[in-house]
Amino acid sequence: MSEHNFEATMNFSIDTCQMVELPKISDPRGNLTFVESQRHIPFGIQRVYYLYDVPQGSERGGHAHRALHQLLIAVTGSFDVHLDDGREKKTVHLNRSFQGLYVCPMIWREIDNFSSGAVCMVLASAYYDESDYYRDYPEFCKVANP
Ligand code: T46
Repeated sequence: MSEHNFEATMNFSIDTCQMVELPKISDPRGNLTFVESQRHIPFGIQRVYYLYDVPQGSERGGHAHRALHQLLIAVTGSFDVHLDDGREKKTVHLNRSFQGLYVCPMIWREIDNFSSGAVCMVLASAYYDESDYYRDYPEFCKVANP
């Protein structure tokens, strides 16, 4: 796990999930955006993965993480992220390469409405660990909203 060994019982909510405006360096050759651990996002990056070639109508996610922090970026195209902390829900539309959505632990997320050619890049605070997932919604709600 990452150096941020947050307990699943900490009070993370969808209000903790924020849009992050990233630096955008523009010049005649095009734009450049970068992300720095602990500066633009409140965690160290241990893993990067990306979703791409998502067929129209597909849904990804449908789970929550016990301790993982993530930043989701629509590097290309757009998609919707539905966030749920067991009490409240909100939907965020991502469509800018210089913005990211910070998703804290203990948030159920579903991602859909992918545009053609969309790429969802995710910066994550820890290596892949299946035991960090809640993949059962009622079980998640029992812990998130006891
Ligand atoms: C999330 C959303 C946005 C790995 O082996 N390593 C990895 O780093 C990841 C992320 C997945 N996998 C394996 C586990 C499954 O056998 O890839 C397969 C598909 O994973 P999953 O069904 O979890 O994929 P998504 O798109 O539903 O969810 C993923 C992330 O798991 C999740 O953390 O927030 O993208």
